[in-house]
Amino acid sequence: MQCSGMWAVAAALVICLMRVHTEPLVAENTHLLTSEKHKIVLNQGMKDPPRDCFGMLMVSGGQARDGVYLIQPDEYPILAYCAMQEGGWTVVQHITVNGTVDFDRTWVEYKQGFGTLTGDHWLGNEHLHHLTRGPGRYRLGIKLVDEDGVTKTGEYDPVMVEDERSGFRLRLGLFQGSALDALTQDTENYLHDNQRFTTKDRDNDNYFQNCAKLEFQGVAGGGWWYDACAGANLNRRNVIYWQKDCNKEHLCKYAWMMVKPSDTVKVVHTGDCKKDEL
Ligand SMILES: [Ca+2]
Repeated sequence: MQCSGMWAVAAALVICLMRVHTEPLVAENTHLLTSEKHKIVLNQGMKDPPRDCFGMLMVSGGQARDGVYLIQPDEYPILAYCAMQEGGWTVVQHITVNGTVDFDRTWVEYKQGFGTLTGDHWLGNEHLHHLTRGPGRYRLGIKLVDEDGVTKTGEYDPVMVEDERSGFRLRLGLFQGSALDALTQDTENYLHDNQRFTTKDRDNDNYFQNCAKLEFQGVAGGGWWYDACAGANLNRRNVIYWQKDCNKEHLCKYAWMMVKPSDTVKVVHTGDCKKDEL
């Protein structure tokens, strides 16, 4: 070979990079990313990815940046958007009011996820179940941004989404935040905590009709943990609804739902405990 050593190294590097980029992406939910965007997955090719974004942030020594990562909350890896700068949250929902992603979807679509991870999406109830069932407690983060750019946040600790057999029932703990609690308080006589999920093709709500089919200005409510029907619904495309924080009069532009391990995991001692000590 006549070419210099430096060029040979450069050529080998290019070939190597091309190989990395042409390797097929192995994840259960690649439909949430167009094939051109597979190369944006920041930990592509990582063996045994962490179970969530917080784990990925820890593995990176706190250096990981915001973006799409492979995580593995269950048997197979999935892709998820990680809000690393905010502390390693796994984003499970993002909506832009009047965005292009349709949230009026079927049970199977809500189960498997839809939209685009880099934009508006629903990660999928099955993945939400796998993430929040632990091990360890998880908390749910809500982030709302109104038309003036004012951000309100809230957290439920713990959160658990039950399995499909239980209708992906939502279980929430205590709330704190700058937003109002719109899921476990009944100021509007609707409770979302402990409700099963409802979609336009599966009515698990407490209303005589299907809440997911009720329209406002021609747009259906989308899938949600409806009561009869809602004091909050982040899946209606034309009105992000969160009681007094986001509604028809006070418009919000963006919403996010995210999960993260709880900081306050209680250590359970599994050692023998004599009955007379109880
Ligand atoms: Ca009903």
